[in-house]
Amino acid sequence: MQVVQDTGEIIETPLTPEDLALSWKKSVCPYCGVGCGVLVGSKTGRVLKVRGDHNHPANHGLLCGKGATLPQMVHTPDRLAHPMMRTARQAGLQPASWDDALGRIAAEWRRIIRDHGPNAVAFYVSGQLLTEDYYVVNKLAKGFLGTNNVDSNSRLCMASAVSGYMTSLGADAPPGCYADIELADCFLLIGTNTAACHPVTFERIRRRKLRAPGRVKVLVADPRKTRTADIADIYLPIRPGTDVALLNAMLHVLVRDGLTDARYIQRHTSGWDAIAALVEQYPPERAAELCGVAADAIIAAARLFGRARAAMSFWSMGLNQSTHGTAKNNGVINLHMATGQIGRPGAGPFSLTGQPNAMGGRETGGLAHLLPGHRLVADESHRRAVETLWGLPAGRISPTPGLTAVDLFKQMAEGRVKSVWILCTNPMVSMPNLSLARRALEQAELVIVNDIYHPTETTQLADVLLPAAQWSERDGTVTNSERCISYLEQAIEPPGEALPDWQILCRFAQMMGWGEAFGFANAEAVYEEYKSLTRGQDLDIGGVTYDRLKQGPLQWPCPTPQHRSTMRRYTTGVFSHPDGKARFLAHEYKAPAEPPDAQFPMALTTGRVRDQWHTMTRTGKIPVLMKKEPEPFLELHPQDAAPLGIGEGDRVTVRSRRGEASAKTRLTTTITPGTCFMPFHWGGLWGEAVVNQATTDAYDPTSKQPELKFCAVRLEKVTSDT
Ligand SMILES: Nc1nc2c(c(=O)[nH]1)N[C@H]1C(S)=C(S)[C@@H](COP(=O)(O)OP(=O)(O)OC[C@H]3O[C@@H](n4cnc5c(=O)[nH]c(N)nc54)[C@H](O)[C@@H]3O)O[C@H]1N2
Ligand SMILES: Nc1nc2c(c(=O)[nH]1)N[C@H]1C(S)=C(S)[C@@H](COP(=O)(O)OP(=O)(O)OC[C@H]3O[C@@H](n4cnc5c(=O)[nH]c(N)nc54)[C@H](O)[C@@H]3O)O[C@H]1N2
Ligand code: SF4
Ligand SMILES: [Mo]
Repeated sequence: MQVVQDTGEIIETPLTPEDLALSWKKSVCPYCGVGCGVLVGSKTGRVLKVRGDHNHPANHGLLCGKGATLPQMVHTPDRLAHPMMRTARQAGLQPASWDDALGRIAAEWRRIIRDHGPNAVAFYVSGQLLTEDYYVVNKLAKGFLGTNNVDSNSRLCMASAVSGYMTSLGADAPPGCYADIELADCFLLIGTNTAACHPVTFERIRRRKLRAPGRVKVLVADPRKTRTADIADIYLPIRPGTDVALLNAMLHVLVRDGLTDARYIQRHTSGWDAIAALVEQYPPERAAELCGVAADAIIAAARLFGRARAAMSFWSMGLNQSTHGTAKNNGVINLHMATGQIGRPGAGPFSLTGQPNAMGGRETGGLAHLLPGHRLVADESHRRAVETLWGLPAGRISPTPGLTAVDLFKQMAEGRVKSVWILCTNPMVSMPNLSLARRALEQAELVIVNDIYHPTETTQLADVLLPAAQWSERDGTVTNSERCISYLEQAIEPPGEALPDWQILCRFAQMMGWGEAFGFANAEAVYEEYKSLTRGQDLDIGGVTYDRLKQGPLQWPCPTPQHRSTMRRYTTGVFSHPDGKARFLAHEYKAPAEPPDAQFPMALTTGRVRDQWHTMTRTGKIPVLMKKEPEPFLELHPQDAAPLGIGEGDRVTVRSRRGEASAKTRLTTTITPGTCFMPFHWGGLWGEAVVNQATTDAYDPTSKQPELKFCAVRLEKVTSDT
């Protein structure tokens, strides 16, 4: 097994003599949305090594410490290899046959749908499913079961980016590509800890900066001075939740200093007058007050952006996980439209997707308001088109968008949704306001979970638990942050009776009597059918085949077999709104949903560390990663700690209106005073540091994405540490 010495380094993995004894398959790292191409080395049915794929455009052979240690999460003692069921909530899970397990779901769902209608059942899925899984679950629910209740953990992740692009540009997805990094001379990194969360992309930005340190400028806005800020020319220690004020003020400066592109604005955009009037009200001095950063720094940042030859913005959860997430996204895109920094090499707004296939989920209709091929449930012509392609009678697809993640759990807690099928996500750690999520699953009549391990905090609550084949044990496709579709080859056989998620769903569909519509011979057959739903749409992949993907990845749109990748969209300045123009959207700054007050005086923000992945079902089993990041912590400014008598390493309870979590402190001056931070990785199986007990489920009214980056808390030192 490969030994990684320091997970902090970006790793090059040259071929060694021992590697010649392994059989190698092409795949993609199943962690973050960078989507690094990997080569998977296996022998006698075991994955032994992973190397970076030098021919993949996302990483050119580089890997981070998580990618390089992938073999260690494949063959673990807690792999789920057989279906399991419990007969009563108090009873333990017992092994079951596939027929019994799926037969029970079919019988119960028939009963529930007969008695309460199709919206009493729901799927809660994941940006870590492959495109083929995502397509099948959408077809099954929206076309056949008759409910649009398919939402994804992506609702907690990039829903605000989707609504930001849709409202600003008229269509979803970033316009540019990773290759723009090597062409840009200004980077705005806002609400992203790129160094920890998209390490290989960060490495490309870092190398670009180091190659021309005087000419390439980096601006970082984050309430925590993370390693991402190490390469910053200007670091803005923004108060959490105040990005709209900052972005409005940056546009104010661009206008005042004559740094906007009047010709671009006039030809290719609409709504300028309204935004110009609004940002007039946001002089940097006002934003400085709201954001807690110096006015001079805002002016300097705006000028660097405005004077750049080619500027790129990157952002992720610091903007998206907000009750004003859509406005924050619009605010970044406004800057690019005003300066014509979009649709040309080295320029553009670029939201970083978190999960490896969050983008594929968006494409296949994997959110409650979407249909496959970037279509909308609410649009009658879109529903008709999909019904025709699925061979269904007109009117079969419900016109009502399904329940989004938070509302789904609320309606389950209230007894209106009776059963949920959870695939590839661990909501009992990752949902905000966990006591509500727990009530929801306890209240549900039948909880079905597909996972690869057991126990997790969620599989423990399953009535029916189904074993999924995981990464390297099945084939399929994913789309990364830059719209790049890659094929993942199967390298080894899954353990026991485990099956790919799409096959589990197809078997269930057959039991429901829909065998013909779900009789796919293999993953390629699923892909071919999905492809037919993209014809003529903005993401047309008519020219993409498994055979082509086996040669190398392709960026959509790619409508014909001769077509090569589309690296950049909107190169002619024609956008996807009906009038062809991009829209300036003017938003006033608004405070977060739960501002601190006398009772709960601190702002709690949450997020990630470099060496753990989400709820740790994988990285928690990898010693070298655990050694780097062994325990949860509460990051706190000494200025906030001192009056409470809290010192370094003290155990502190973080209490909100909804619940509490506790962890040892790490005192640091790199966090904005008044704000504390906890990673959300550690769930109930690890102890008391479950931060989502405290977080709020208040959400953005447009994207429905919850405000995981802000709630009001009170800190209490735990005196008797046991
Ligand atoms: N190591 C690792 N990498 C990952 C993941 C992982 O679990 N571990 N998960 C993947 C996934 S799914 C995702 S979505 C991405 C997330 O990637 P990121 O978004 O980079 O990660 P986070 O740590 O959630 O949040 C980023 C930063 O936002 C800052 N922030 C908080 N509030 C605000 C605010 O109001 N304004 C601004 N400007 N900044 C704010 C936080 O201090 C934090 O540093 O990472 C992906 N990559
Ligand atoms: N407080 C707070 N909470 C957050 C966030 C935050 O920043 N702060 N971020 C949010 C975001 S952006 C995200 S993306 C979510 C992530 O949260 P989750 O999706 O809950 O996190 P994971 O641990 O990745 O869960 C994936 C589950 O699927 C299983 N699995 C892995 N591969 C497969 C497979 O092929 N098939 C099946 N069926 N199962 C598989 C894993 O074992 C694991 O149990 O968390 C959200 N929650
Ligand atoms: S950067 Fe992301 S995709 Fe690349 S190896 Fe690391 S975790 Fe995997
Ligand atoms: Mo995410």
